[in-house]
Amino acid sequence: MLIPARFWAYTRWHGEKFNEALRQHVVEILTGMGYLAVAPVSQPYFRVDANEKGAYSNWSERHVAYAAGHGTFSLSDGFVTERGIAHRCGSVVTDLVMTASPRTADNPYSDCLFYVDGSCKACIARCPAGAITENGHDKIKCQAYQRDDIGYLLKEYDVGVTGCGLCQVKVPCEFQNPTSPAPIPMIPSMSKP
Ligand code: B12
Ligand code: SF4
Ligand code: SF4
Repeated sequence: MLIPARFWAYTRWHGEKFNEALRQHVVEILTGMGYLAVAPVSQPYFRVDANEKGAYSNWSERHVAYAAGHGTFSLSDGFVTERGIAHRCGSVVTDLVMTASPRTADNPYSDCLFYVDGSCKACIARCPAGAITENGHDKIKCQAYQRDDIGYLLKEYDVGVTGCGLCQVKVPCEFQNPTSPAPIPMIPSMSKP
């Protein structure tokens, strides 16, 4: 059975710990300057509930990323930025007025090859749970796969959550916007031999 890699489990777990600290750091800088600032996912009112389609939260980091012009949604459900889909993201809301980043995407799906011309579908083949089809991402199948081996993996990897994310690696959108005519080069430490 395919299981999440140790490096990914660490990236998911320590990555979000870093994300939490970064959000808090940004909030402290802004409030220190006299502005209102809050990281909604760190507040007691943040919740993850579930309905017949699976888990959903009352604050979406990806909606904020989309509203901020950082990329688009995709067939696998991940958010594709100019640096690709294999990332974690976070948000802080403030009353500091800043210059908006230029929006590069034409529509909410324009950075995913499948939605551009029906091609690619690489994430479908990558998913060990059969959770991705041409109709999109099945959150229930995805979460069930991530939970199945959780006891063993949490002990083996010594993290609080293992995640999966196989649909976000070894795909054309992994580390770049696959629809971009001039993708941003990989940073050197990420180069593969
Ligand atoms: C619940 C949850 C899950 C659930 C459900 C996943 C899902 N796709 O909904 C489960 C446990 C299955 C899961 C799995 C994973 N997750 Co998760 N998860 C979350 C969480 C906590 C809430 C998501 C949510 O319900 N938001 C509310 C709903 C309404 O919005 P949304 O899902 O963000 O956005 C959807 C809709 O807006 C919709 N949409 C469709 N069309 C349009 C058009 C427009 C105009 C708009 C506005 C929206 C929209 O598409 C979006 C994507 O489904 C977020 C953190 C957060 N607070 O945002 C992380 C988050 C989404 N997860 C993340 C990651 C990385 C993963 C995993 C890779 C696990 C891992 N880390 O190893 C897998 C990936 C699975 C996949 N293929 O998507 C990242 C995503 C990064 C990215 N590149 O997109 C997030 C943002 C965490 C973070 N801080 O970085 N996750
Ligand atoms: S692997 Fe291809 S089809 Fe899947 S999300 Fe990335 S660009 Fe879209
Ligand atoms: S995170 Fe794993 S189980 Fe979920 S859709 Fe991606 S590859 Fe499939």
